[in-house]
Amino acid sequence: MYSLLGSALFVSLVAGHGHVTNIVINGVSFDGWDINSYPYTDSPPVVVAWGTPNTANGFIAPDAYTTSDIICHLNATNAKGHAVVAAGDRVFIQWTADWPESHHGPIVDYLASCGTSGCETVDKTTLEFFKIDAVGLIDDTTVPGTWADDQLIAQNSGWMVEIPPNIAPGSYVLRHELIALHSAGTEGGAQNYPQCFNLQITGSGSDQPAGILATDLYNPTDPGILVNIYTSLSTYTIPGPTLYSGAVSITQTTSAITASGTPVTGTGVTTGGTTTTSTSTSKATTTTLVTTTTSTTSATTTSTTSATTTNTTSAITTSTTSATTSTSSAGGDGASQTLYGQCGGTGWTGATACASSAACSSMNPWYYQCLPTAA
Ligand SMILES: *[C@@H]1O[C@H](CO)[C@@H](O)[C@H](O)[C@H]1NC(C)=O
Ligand SMILES: *[C@@H]1O[C@H](CO)[C@@H](O)[C@H](O)[C@H]1NC(C)=O
Ligand SMILES: [Cu+2]
Repeated sequence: MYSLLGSALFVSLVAGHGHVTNIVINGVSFDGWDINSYPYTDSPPVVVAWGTPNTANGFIAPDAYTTSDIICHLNATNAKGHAVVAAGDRVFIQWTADWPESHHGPIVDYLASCGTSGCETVDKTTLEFFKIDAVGLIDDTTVPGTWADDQLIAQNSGWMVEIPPNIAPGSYVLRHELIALHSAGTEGGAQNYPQCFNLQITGSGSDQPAGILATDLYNPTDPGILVNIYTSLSTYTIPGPTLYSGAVSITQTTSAITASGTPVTGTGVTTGGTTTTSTSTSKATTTTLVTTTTSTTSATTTSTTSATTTNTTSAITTSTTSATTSTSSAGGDGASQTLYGQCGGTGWTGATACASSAACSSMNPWYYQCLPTAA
């Protein structure tokens, strides 16, 4: 009884803390996979994000690096639509707002070609990924350092990635991943949060970089996976294969949303049907929603109704100062740490008390975390 209760509790306590809510391409926002509703319906909406029954907002642990779950998250299923993006354009990937400050680690992005049959039907176990973006430890002046995910938090929990300009046009899976290292000092303690999206990349590039299977990306003992971030690191080795030579390193920015995008379906070569959803505000967003001319399914519509183009306010331009300060400045008399914030461990000088709904729990000697108290 006790052990049953204990393990059930454990599962909820170690549940992860994020997923992507939407991606933004030139101002046009495409919905992600909503773990709070889509897994509970037989016919979830067509989105550009891969599906998963990951309702616990969980992660993939190192002991699953050789299973198919590392490809696009737990039991992932193909996205049923895709977004069109030109090589050289950028994709802003919006995470849920509550990525915990304690979850330091790298951010990596990959592409894998789906071949001519398209990404909606591709067998995920055949996808070969090449790395197009990798940011790890940015500054280690103050242990445990400033990491890529701290940059993500600083820009409203979003990450910008550039589609390499010389990539050959075609259908690709974008595999975007946060790796949390707060418990990675112990083998098996890293947490991978892969998220996949279907893209149709346009352009005139010709590069077709070699990739590797996702099940070959990482090893539990890789120096960037088994690492104690609570000591000063002279270097940090971002895990995974080397960066594709045509990858473009960019300065992180956010992306305003000016319209809602409709996923494109079908596998044909897109040749026309351009609908431009430009808006009245700011720099012209010339994103195109391209219909699939060879598709005979009725669902291929670019219904850019007025409702989808009227909202020129941005859901992602709000400042995140409150979210970041609530955990980083915790400390001193009477301060209490927010849910999922750090509350102890070697070298920790911040608050050790937790908010009323949470209790401080030792994850390892270097990291104590405020976890929800049982309801
Ligand atoms: C994932 O798939 C496995 C194998 O089919 C199954 O046992 C498990 O219940 C699935 N997990 C979820 C959360 O659906
Ligand atoms: C537009 O904004 C309103 C008010 O914030 C919101 O209720 C509505 O869902 C938004 N529509 C779209 C298409 O984002
Ligand atoms: Cu977590």
